[in-house]
Amino acid sequence: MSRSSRRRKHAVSQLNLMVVGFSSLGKTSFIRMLYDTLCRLKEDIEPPTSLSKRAETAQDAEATRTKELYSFTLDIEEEGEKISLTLVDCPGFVRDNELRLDVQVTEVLRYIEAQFDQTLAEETKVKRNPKAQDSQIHACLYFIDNTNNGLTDKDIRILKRITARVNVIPVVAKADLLTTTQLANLKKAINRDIKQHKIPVFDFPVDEEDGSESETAAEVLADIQTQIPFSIIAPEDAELIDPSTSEKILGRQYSWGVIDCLNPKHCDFVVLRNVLLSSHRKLFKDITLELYYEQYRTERLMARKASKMITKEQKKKLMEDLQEI
Ligand SMILES: Nc1nc2c(ncn2[C@@H]2O[C@H](COP(=O)(O)OP(=O)(O)OP(=O)(O)O)[C@@H](O)[C@H]2O)c(=O)[nH]1
Ligand SMILES: [Mg+2]
Repeated sequence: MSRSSRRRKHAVSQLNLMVVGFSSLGKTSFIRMLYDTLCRLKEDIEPPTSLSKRAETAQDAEATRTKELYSFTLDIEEEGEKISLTLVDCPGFVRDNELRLDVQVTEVLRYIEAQFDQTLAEETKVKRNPKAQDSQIHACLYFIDNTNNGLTDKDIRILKRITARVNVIPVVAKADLLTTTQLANLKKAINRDIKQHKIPVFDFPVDEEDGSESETAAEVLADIQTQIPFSIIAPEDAELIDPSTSEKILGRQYSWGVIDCLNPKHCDFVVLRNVLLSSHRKLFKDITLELYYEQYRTERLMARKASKMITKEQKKKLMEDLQEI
């Protein structure tokens, strides 16, 4: 094995994911499910305390609400590659206070930009740290309320702001509350609104190269495109047994049957997990660095340049005006 391939084998790739959306849509439950499917079997990993607070009843809902942004990191392995996965959970957006909502979105953007600032600071150092952490947010899941018929004006406003800084993947949570037709109609309506309002959510590229191998890959990608927004169903707290296989599952039990959250026929969680951790991971990272970070960096440098161009007199007047406030 060559030295470079040995280095690659041991290299740890960083991936940072964020969840945002209005409150109570199932963001923390999704993070918990991702954590459970990745680490449940590893006894040495303690779940973050925020994930152990579960809402069994309506009275608990307030206690389990995410009150401030938090993150935690897991060391996982996907297809033989080591990944340091950081998950960032945000407080849900408020529905009834426009001003507060704008502040909340600004807070999310500030967090994303603060990660870009870290890269910028590292880049401008004379002696750079080759082991510097990549804390940039590579993808952000935007949770859409499935009780609306598509995107609301608020969704559109929020999406327009966050898609300027990060790869955004729209998702519909609590898909168990919809019938197959309702879910298909909702997905159609959301895609229509995204197109109509020209919201640049992450666009899954379709490989158009010839050749049988790439045709299959293109088919898979075309299939992914039709699944957007991905539907998610988070499991109940209790361990469930699938009556047909007698095996333990992550699911939800109803009087009419059991949902297996990892069954692709029931929801898109497994496809989404694969897209995030495996098939599109590198693309998310490349786009973050080459598009979103570059854009931010250019804006910052231009702003710095503009502030340097202010004359001494202008600066003095500005300081005097500020003192008067
Ligand atoms: N039916 C159903 N309920 C769900 C699902 N996912 C989460 N829930 C329930 O929805 C409620 C809110 O879930 P959370 O995961 O705390 O939602 P959140 O978006 O993190 O909420 P905030 O932190 O307040 O923004 C809880 O009672 C969950 O049990 C789902 O897939 N289906
Ligand atoms: Mg939460």
